[in-house]
Amino acid sequence: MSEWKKTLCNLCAMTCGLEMEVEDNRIINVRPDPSSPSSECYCCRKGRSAKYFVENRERILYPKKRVGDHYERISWEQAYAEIAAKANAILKAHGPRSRAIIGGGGGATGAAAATAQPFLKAIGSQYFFNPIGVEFMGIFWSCGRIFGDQFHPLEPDDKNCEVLIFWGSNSYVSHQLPNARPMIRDFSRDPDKMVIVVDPRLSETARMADMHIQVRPGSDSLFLRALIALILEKGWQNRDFLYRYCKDWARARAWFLDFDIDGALEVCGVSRAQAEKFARILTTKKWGMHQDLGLYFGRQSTLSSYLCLLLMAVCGTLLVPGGNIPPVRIITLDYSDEYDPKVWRMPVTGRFPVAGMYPEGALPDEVLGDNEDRIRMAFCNMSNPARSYPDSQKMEEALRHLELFVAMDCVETETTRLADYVLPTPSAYEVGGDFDVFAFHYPEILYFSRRGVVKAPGEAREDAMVYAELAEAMGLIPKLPQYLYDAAEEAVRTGDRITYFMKVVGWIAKGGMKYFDQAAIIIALTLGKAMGSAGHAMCWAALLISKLPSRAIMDVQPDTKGHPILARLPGLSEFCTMDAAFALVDRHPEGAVIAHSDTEHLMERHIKHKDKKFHLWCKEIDEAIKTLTPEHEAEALNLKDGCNMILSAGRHSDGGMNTSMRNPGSYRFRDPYRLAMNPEDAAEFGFTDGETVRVTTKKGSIRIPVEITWQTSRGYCLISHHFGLSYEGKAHGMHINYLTDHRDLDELTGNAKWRYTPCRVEKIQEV
Ligand SMILES: Nc1nc2c(c(=O)[nH]1)N[C@H]1C(S)=C(S)[C@@H](COP(=O)(O)OP(=O)(O)OC[C@H]3O[C@@H](n4cnc5c(=O)[nH]c(N)nc54)[C@H](O)[C@@H]3O)O[C@H]1N2
Ligand SMILES: Nc1nc2c(c(=O)[nH]1)N[C@H]1C(S)=C(S)[C@@H](COP(=O)(O)OP(=O)(O)OC[C@H]3O[C@@H](n4cnc5c(=O)[nH]c(N)nc54)[C@H](O)[C@@H]3O)O[C@H]1N2
Ligand code: SF4
Ligand SMILES: [Mo]
Repeated sequence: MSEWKKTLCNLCAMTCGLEMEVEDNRIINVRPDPSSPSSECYCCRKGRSAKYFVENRERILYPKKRVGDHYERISWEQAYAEIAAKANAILKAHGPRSRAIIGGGGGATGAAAATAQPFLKAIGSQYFFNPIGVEFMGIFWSCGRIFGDQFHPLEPDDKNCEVLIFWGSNSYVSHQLPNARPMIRDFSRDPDKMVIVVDPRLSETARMADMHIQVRPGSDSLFLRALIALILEKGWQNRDFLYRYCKDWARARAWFLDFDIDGALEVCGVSRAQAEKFARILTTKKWGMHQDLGLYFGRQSTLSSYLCLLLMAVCGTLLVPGGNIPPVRIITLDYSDEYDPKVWRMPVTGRFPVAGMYPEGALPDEVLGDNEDRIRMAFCNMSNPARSYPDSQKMEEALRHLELFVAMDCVETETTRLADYVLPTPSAYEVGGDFDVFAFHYPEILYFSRRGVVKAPGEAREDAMVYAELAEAMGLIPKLPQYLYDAAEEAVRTGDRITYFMKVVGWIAKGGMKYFDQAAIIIALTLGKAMGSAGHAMCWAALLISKLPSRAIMDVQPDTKGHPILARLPGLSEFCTMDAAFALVDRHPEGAVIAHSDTEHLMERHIKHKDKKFHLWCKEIDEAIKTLTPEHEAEALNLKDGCNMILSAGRHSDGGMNTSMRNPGSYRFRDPYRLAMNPEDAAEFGFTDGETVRVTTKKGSIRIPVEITWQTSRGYCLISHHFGLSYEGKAHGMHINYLTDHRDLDELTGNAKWRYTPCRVEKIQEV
């Protein structure tokens, strides 16, 4: 007999509600959940095929250890004991800079990071590498400079804006906004609303747009500078906003005066007429913008991100209802000030963290360098650095070079195959609990207690528990008193988690707060064990320590009263409200709206600078913008070294999900491993559709069949990054990161420049 169970999609950060039909511990069917407050009966093709993610014939079932050229099954106890001994020896000899975490957690799978972070902090290391370090470095850094908060990039207030702008984003396919498809369709159909897309090619999203600005690949920063200069030339800027809410506008304004607007537009391939039309819309309508990888993986991603925020300021749409707003997240990431001497710079590359994350591209140089303080051991989960990060060859070399490399995953990957120890973790549909880090809804604040629907095969343990138990094995926390375990059991039996919480806090305080930073690990080991899921305990703990005001929760959920006695104690009522909000989401596997954002006082609440103003000028941008001129850019954009095309090294295409969808079953009826090329380019090269051609970059060369399509523009070709993943000994295609360079990083912060990879495309000369 089968049964339908509710759960949440883990395949992107949108957290759509899914219903899964389960029979004999197998997912046999997936459909969207009509009761989901997040997606309201919507899910995309990936969500629908989520069973392919779980159904993998290369599941990791037991802990394994590399012995010579093969792996041997070991027990969890042996794994912990050996890893702890090796890790502690390396730590003793080389200090905390020797240790890094790679991955840590995913957007939809945040519980793992909750214990991975303190696991790292406990030894004093700061090296946390996560996909944030390939995509969000520039925008997080820019938000940090302009409004003082690195973890609240802005999204369009789609319920109240008239114009929805997608800059370097193909949301119709990739989503990245809740229910993106219906949302874009509705905007595009509504005669009073508009969709504008800034993208060099006719993407699926651009095809729906009222205005498509086909900017030349790699010229966004120059275009943004020209656009702002044009607005100023016309006198269309929002003076009131700039003078009332912004600091240093007079200095930032100088960047746009005496600027050769027409020369710049020509380099960008945008006509003055279209630029003026765009500028007029920007300065007369309510608009919100979603930026994505076209910009974040672009040539000058930090500069472009910064200029986007500046454009919002000039038009008066920064942190304004109907404009660009910050969805409120349950957890926040810290601000990393790269000038603070306590914040580590990496010794070889000099790279620094943003919001606590380091750029992944720097990893190989920081592992392979011959300096004493290099990274020597890494713990990796929820990530596949051997493929996902730039330069697979170098990355593999670095991972092999580590003195200790521990990888956790639910399935065999190119990364787990390089590890010294491989630890099995359950897939998102098999966990006892988890929670989401990112939130995209606004003004509603949603929270989810993610629950699996089937049991993991073998001896899998949740990522959050593995980090906690590793910390215990390494002696990073002392033996915990029995009364904490008992209190946790009691909490599960009675539902009174607040009394348990008081005991944990009391124990930490008694020890002089030494273990304050390890609270999550202590909770995982006690409450997590009692609940049968560290992830579930983390879901609770994340809410308890959230900076979300409890007032906001009580307004929406007046019943969230929490512990009947302790809720009355001053100082504890906040925790009690949070605890009650947890109880609410725990009763609702589809998630629940637990609060509403305060839409009235956005600047007051979200600008973290003391003067509550947007700081528009900074010295790094002042320096970088100097060369952002038509002459310099025209020269820089010229193809050199035998290159004849710009390659988008990666494409977030319909059926794939980064490297997570390994089962080729999901590609059975079509083959999207193709080099997408414009018909006119193909004609010039003499290519026919389906012909196998050669693509070469400074890093490598691959053979790939051509797909001739008007979706690409002249001179710009695309290859998806979902291929070259081995499955049962075979790989379909080559992974695109064999063609990318780990040193091709944004100069200011370190995002990978994947959307701008010069390459040579040519016919294969048969010999
Ligand atoms: N189906 C599917 N959905 C996904 C994912 C997936 O793997 N598959 N992955 C998820 C993840 S992790 C992410 S980060 C998102 C990514 O989501 P997106 O960023 O929307 O994905 P991309 O396919 O990279 O689309 C980027 C767009 O930028 C354009 N572009 C390229 N170069 C330039 C340029 O120089 N300037 C401008 N203005 N535009 C440019 C490209 O033509 C492309 O249309 O997708 C998420 N959703
Ligand atoms: N060249 C190029 N490279 C790219 C991109 C590109 O466009 N071009 N896109 C980049 C982007 S935007 C991103 S976000 C990164 C993503 O890259 P990664 O961070 O490596 O993420 P994934 O490839 O999705 O999956 C990583 C691993 O996590 C495991 N995993 C996923 N979910 C679960 C789970 O619920 N439980 C357990 N135990 N394991 C799980 C999967 O099995 C997989 O092995 O890739 C980046 N790499
Ligand atoms: S948009 Fe698709 S992949 Fe993302 S959460 Fe929803 S169903 Fe899953
Ligand atoms: Mo991503």
